[in-house]
Amino acid sequence: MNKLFFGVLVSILVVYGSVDCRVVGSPYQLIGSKYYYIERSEEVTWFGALHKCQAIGGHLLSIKNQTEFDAIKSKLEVEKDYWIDINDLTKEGEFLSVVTGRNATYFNWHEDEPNNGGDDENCGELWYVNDEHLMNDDYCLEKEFFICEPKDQI
Ligand SMILES: *[C@@H]1O[C@H](CO)[C@@H](O)[C@H](O)[C@H]1NC(C)=O
Ligand SMILES: *[C@@H]1O[C@H](CO)[C@@H](O)[C@H](O)[C@H]1NC(C)=O
Ligand SMILES: [Ca+2]
Ligand SMILES: [Ca+2]
Repeated sequence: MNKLFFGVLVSILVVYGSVDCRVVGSPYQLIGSKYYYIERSEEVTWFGALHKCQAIGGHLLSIKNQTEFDAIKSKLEVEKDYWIDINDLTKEGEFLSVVTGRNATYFNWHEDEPNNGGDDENCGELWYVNDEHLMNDDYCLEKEFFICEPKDQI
């Protein structure tokens, strides 16, 4: 086999291999400029969602800004609710991202939320009410759908 042919063959294998790893078999889809997994069939608790995202090499969705939120919102199904990363499990009323361990930075709550309903709502979701998905604090053991991002996605 001549060197040129060998080089071309290796290049093809490398390119094909990397495409294969990233696309085929990946649960993530490109939405806007980033990758996400939106669970649409199984509802789990917020803690269950943490594990499910980890199991696919990710973490719960951590929304960074309005642009990102709008892109994701357009892919959600009406009447369905989805867990995200924010929670005030550590200190009532202080919403941290479970991904960064720090104060969450982007919020877009439904009116009168977060209300810590029943003194026991500590997990963040995208809640569908009044014709749109916006943030709400909900009871962490409620079963809902969820959204994950790949682990190293900022
Ligand atoms: C929002 O975040 C995305 C990355 O998710 C970034 O590309 C974009 O520039 C940001 N937009 C604004 C308005 O900050
Ligand atoms: C985090 O947010 C809370 C309010 O929810 C605030 O009191 C606190 O100072 C913030 N912490 C940091 C490190 O910014
Ligand atoms: Ca709370
Ligand atoms: Ca609430």
